[in-house]
Amino acid sequence: MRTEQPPVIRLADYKRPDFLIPTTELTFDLAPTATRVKARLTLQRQGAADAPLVLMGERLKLISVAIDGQAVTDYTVTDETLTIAAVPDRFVLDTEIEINPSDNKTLEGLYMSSGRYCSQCEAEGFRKITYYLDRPDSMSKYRVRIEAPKAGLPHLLSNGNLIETGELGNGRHFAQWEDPFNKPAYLFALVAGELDVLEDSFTTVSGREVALRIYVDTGMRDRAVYAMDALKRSMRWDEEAYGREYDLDLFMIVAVRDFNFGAMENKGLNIFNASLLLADSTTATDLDYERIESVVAHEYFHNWSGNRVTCRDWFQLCLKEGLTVYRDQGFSADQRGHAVQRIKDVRALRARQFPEDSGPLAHPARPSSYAKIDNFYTATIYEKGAEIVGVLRTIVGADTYRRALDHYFAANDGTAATLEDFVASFSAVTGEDYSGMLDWYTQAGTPQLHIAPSYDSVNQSLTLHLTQATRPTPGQPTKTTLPIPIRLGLLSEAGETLTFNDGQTETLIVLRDASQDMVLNGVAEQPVVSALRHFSAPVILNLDEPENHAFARLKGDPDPFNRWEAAQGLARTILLNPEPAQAQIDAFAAGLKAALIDAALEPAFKALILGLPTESDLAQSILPVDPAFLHASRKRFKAALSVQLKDTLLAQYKIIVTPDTFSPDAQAAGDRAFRNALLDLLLAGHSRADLADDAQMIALAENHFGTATNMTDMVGGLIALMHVQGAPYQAALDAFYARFRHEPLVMDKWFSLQATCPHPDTLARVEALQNHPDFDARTPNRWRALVGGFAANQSVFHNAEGKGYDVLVKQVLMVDTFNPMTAARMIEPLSRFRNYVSPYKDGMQKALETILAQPNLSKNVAELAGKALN
Ligand code: 0A1
Ligand code: ZN
Repeated sequence: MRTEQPPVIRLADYKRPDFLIPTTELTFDLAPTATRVKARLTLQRQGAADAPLVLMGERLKLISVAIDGQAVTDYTVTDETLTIAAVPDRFVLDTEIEINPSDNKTLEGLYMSSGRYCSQCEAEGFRKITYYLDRPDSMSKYRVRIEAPKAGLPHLLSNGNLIETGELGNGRHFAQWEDPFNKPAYLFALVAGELDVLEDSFTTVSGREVALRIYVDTGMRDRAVYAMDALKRSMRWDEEAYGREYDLDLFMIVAVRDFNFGAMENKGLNIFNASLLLADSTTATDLDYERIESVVAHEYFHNWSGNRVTCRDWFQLCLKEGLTVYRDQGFSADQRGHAVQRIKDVRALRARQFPEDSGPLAHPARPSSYAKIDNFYTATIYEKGAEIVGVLRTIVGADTYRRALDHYFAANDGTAATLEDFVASFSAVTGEDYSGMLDWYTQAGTPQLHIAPSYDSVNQSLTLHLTQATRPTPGQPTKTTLPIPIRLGLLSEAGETLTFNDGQTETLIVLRDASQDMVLNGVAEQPVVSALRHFSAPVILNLDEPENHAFARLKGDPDPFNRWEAAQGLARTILLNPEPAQAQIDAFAAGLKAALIDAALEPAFKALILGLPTESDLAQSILPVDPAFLHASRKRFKAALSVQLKDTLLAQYKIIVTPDTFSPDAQAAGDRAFRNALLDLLLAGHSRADLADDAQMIALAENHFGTATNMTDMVGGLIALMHVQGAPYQAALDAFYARFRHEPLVMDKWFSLQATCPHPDTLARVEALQNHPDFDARTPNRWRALVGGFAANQSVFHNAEGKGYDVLVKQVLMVDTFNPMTAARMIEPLSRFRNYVSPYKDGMQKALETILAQPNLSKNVAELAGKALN
């Protein structure tokens, strides 16, 4: 097995580039297997007088090099660089290269997808297009000319404004683009092809008219209507919430089917994975609509947080990503409700970031080294990065936050900034020192917050003993303390709000030290503590309290997040107990029932409260992890609840009427979410022992599926039928396939639904689906649907004979030969092998070793598999 790891790049070695590139002119002559790219760069030395010019370039066939019009032959080319030893202080460099987009399956650089040319340059894809200083602190003004045959390529798109178009003869044409803003190469984009376009316009706050265009596959224009609406709402929101106005006359989005990630914020020309752009009621679920809304907003918001102010180096990735996620979460909360949005965001954080932060791949939001930056587009950079911004905002308050952000954008506009610059903006507007916040960025691991309350009934005072600690993570054996904002209120044991300190109902405590005592006075009776309201910091809370206190919060906490959290905690205690007391289950069922019939609660919230902790949630709260136990325990508990609450569930199910016309709005989606969650729990009680009852429930699910008028309900019906398996499940799957087999995005769902089905038959199904004619590992969406879905399916993936790991190893090694970035993202499910009981533990370790032993492994996979085993 290989032991050496790929070479690493370190933040400590950062040095600004030796040359500036004030202007970049590119000419593309597009041809599928032999695209020519001419680059004319103006260069100015800013480093040492004898520094050579070293440009990055990969997989480029170099045709020519010239300096100030004179051909150069004295240069060195390696697999990764073009070096010219002696160059003047100011000069014009001309290069010409050739690339083969049709052969590019890495989906990085310039590639072809469904007959179209498409680029992806973040993080280091531009060097696959031309020789360049491909680093974010190298900013330049771009002019781009695209020449191509007219046939099949009517649209020739790039960043900025369209300056000129024209004929070239021989059935060819050209387009000339100019981007007036300085930008780093990772924001460059080019798209050429046959596309339908949906057009609209937006008038900015200062009265400028911006043309909006969304380009999609032919025939799909109607499916872009929702994304267009989301775009206009995002543009308005960013003006109102952050004072950010759009800065070009044109904003374009293109949807492509083959894309490694979700979407990309190229200046003025966002490129989207079609799955995050196209929607109509028959093909997209409410979750798809929700994600489209948030990703459209995310990419648009990058125009300021990322493009106008970019990152100095890739270690600062979280500067643009954490802040932009925080901004898109704020937008979604305003569109869809703050409590529900917060619960969903925290659920995602716990599902993806907490496990990462406690395993061998743990890294700070600002890592100090990496081998492949593509591996660092992680939940920690994105989601923890967003939480850190939230921590700052909670500490300084909304008004100061807004002033600090205004300062940040003004002071750093047009530059490549650092996290220090971001934090400094808070000091600039308050005069206070926030350097402690940088520790949140540089320290890995999820802090553990412990709260020990003690009530003094004589003095009517409550003392909260607060402590924090963070466990060691790889490379960081000792940890510092962090500023942790704790939003806190009190309830009576009956679940009523309890005041303290002369009528206060909520307070904010910022714990900065390892431990601190906090005293609240005027507390009239034994209080129930409601801490970390709205999840005010990304920590793991351990609160010393009797169990009835969680029931009090479930009943009456005015903070909906903590109400949901109380249900999660109570369910977790039951689920992790091999022999939970019946009284405990009954009490939980009663609490749940009260919430379900509470007319004051929104259906979307009720749907969330019905969502018990998942098997992977549970896997984080117990050591060692036995996936078979967790699965059985959850199944048993759901069945018990289903039986006990059947009448309530059925009554609630029947109250919700599906309206005649479909609306994707939050309220209608909330009703659907609740109705589908009720159906799922109803079917979870399915048992062959009671045949009559069973038939009634199966008919309910079949009818739900069969009469569904939208994709959300179809999927809800299918998920419910998973409890039934056998003919009813298969019939629904077949009907789904027959109806949607020509809809690639829906077929992704068909693969993913089967792969995520928590039934032992799923392993054989997945093995067979790998050979299905519609399975295509070269399309990341399809691959992730099957392989990603399967690897997340705890009880099936963790097969005692290791058959689940075999599937994953085979798939990862196959995809690694042409798309390392996508392959590497599938290492994570194996990484926490040390937490599992045997034989899973040994099987996962062996799988990682098999991967690492593969000759010619990519740097991407080698880095992650190596770290996982270390
Ligand atoms: N900046 C994008 C994410 C992204 C990153 C890398 C990509 O290709 C390697 C593509 C997209 C975002 O945050 O949306
Ligand atoms: Zn982003």
